[in-house]
Amino acid sequence: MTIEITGFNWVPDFARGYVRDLRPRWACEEIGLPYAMRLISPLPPKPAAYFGEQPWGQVPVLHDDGVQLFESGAILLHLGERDERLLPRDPQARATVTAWLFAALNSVEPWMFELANVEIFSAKEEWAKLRRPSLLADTGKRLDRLADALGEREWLGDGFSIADIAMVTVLRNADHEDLMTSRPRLTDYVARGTARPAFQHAIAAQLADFQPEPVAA
Ligand SMILES: N[C@@H](CCC(=O)N[C@@H](CS)C(=O)NCC(=O)O)C(=O)O
Repeated sequence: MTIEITGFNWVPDFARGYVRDLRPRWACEEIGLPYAMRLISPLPPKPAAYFGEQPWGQVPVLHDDGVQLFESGAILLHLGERDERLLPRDPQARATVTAWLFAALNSVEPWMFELANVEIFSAKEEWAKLRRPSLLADTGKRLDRLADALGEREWLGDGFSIADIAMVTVLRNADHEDLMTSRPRLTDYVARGTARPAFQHAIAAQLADFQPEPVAA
């Protein structure tokens, strides 16, 4: 049975190529696992039944041979179980990848949420203008430690893994000010990830799935 991933049939231009169904799409492309998309509308009201699949009505949700789950990190772990090219089987290597997967989503991505809030969604608010300088400085410190931890390695684990799918897709959201350009180690890391044919196929497929105008569910 083919894997099914939910995605959106339309998003505003700034979000195109960044919607989180990109993560499972990328993972499937890495291991040549066929998948089908179920495209839903991001516009309210979302079908009530969808909240049974994803409590906040978000994407992605994955269905795989009777198994259903939400949260892109959990979905990456699930796909990792299917192929050691995504999640190594050696206990230490696997633990390292798992730790970095959580780090991407729990220790780095929250900074990206706050940046998006201050730079886009609440940009006109006075509090956002006041918070912006310290947020950029604090996010920079977090990225510095990440760059140190990555060191001269190509990937976060011994080889490419789901941890890199998570971290690269998180860091792609950090193109604010000179947060990335001033950190060439991270810029190179993201460039390595996004140059992979599997990423290129995944993002092309996501972009091709968007309608030009909002479409109701
Ligand atoms: N922690 C969730 C976040 C999912 C998420 O934020 N999805 C966004 C698209 S990237 C979404 O569905 N937004 C629409 C909404 O919140 O209504 C995950 O990683 O799967």
